[in-house]
Amino acid sequence: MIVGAADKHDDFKAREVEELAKNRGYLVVDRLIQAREKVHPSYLVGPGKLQELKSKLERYGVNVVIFINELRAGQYFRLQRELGLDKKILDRVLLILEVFESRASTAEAKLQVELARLKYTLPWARELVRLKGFDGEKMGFGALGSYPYKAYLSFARRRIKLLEEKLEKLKIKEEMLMLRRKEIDLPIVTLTGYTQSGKTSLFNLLACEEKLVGLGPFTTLETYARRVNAYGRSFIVVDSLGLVEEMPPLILRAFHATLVEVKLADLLVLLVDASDSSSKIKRKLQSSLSTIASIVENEKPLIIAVNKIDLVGDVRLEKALKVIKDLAPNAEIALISAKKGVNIGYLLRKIVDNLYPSSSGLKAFT
Ligand SMILES: Nc1nc2c(ncn2[C@@H]2O[C@H](COP(=O)(O)OP(=O)(O)O)[C@@H](O)[C@H]2O)c(=O)[nH]1
Ligand SMILES: [Mg+2]
Repeated sequence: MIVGAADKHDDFKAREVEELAKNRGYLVVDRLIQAREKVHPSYLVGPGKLQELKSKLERYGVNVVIFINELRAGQYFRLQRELGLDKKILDRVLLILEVFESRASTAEAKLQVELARLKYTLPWARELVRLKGFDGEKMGFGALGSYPYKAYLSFARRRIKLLEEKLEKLKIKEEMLMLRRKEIDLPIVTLTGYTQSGKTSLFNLLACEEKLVGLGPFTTLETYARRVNAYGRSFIVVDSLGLVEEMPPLILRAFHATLVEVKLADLLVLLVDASDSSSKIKRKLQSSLSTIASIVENEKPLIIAVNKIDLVGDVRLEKALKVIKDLAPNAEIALISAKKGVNIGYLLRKIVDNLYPSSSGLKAFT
């Protein structure tokens, strides 16, 4: 169940949270979005909506409630009390952290996610003791919920310190990332883009069935990496974590750490959903490009794959292309449909030409 308060004219946040929830494996049964200027201080949504939410939860038998907004500590616990302890309540940030956790492929990413969650939920600890019969495990605090507040707080502080120390040590290792990257003998092409843009569809289409061995230090990435042979050349294609807009500063480092696939790439293929409105394409592309720019040290070659062209007509496609060319004048563009398998050969050609510039003239290989 997706719940929240949002601007009447802007359903972007609700859609994004819904996509993230689906991506995480939740089945979205219904949504209840209240159009209001200011959020309600007690429950985020107004009392009327809260009653509606309660009755819907009962009717559907749903036990997970995801808020599209960020919840303040007081709101979180008042909601938990009102909706019942058997309900799992997540806000946007906790949902994002769940998604990150499921995809954290390095030790650093795992530690960063844990650190972000601890820091984010620390101010909530005070409220925690107010709730009798509180079950911490259900509420994302691990098995610590029954601890008295002070014990929890000192545990959390110690844990944060420990995690920060561990991360400090890892930083030195992180500098060796690029060196170790060379242990992998094939170039890496990382598919990136928003959730639902079609990364996994394209990945499945490109990936030969053979599993990849030899990712060396990045073995946890292997589930999402496959070898591709095209035009007489080979490369590794990696399906990466979806990009998210407006990351709260507290979880920014965890976000970046989970995007190691982008850091490792020799070439990025950024997927754009052509079926989005052009204003949404603009917004998502801007945020994607700035995220990429903030995590890669040197600019990487970029191909923008405009996906789902089977869903749009020429006029809309033209409009989308104009937006894309304005924002990324240097990127190569390929119009594709991952679902229908349209123009995949063209995309592969572009990838190979980019990775192996000298081979572009060798028609004998094609
Ligand atoms: N019509 C159409 N749908 C697509 C295309 N590519 C992906 N989809 C659909 O878009 C949704 C999200 O795709 P997915 O590959 O899971 O996106 P991801 O979140 O980026 O990995 C799925 O329902 C796909 O079937 C396409 O080229 N055309
Ligand atoms: Mg996917």
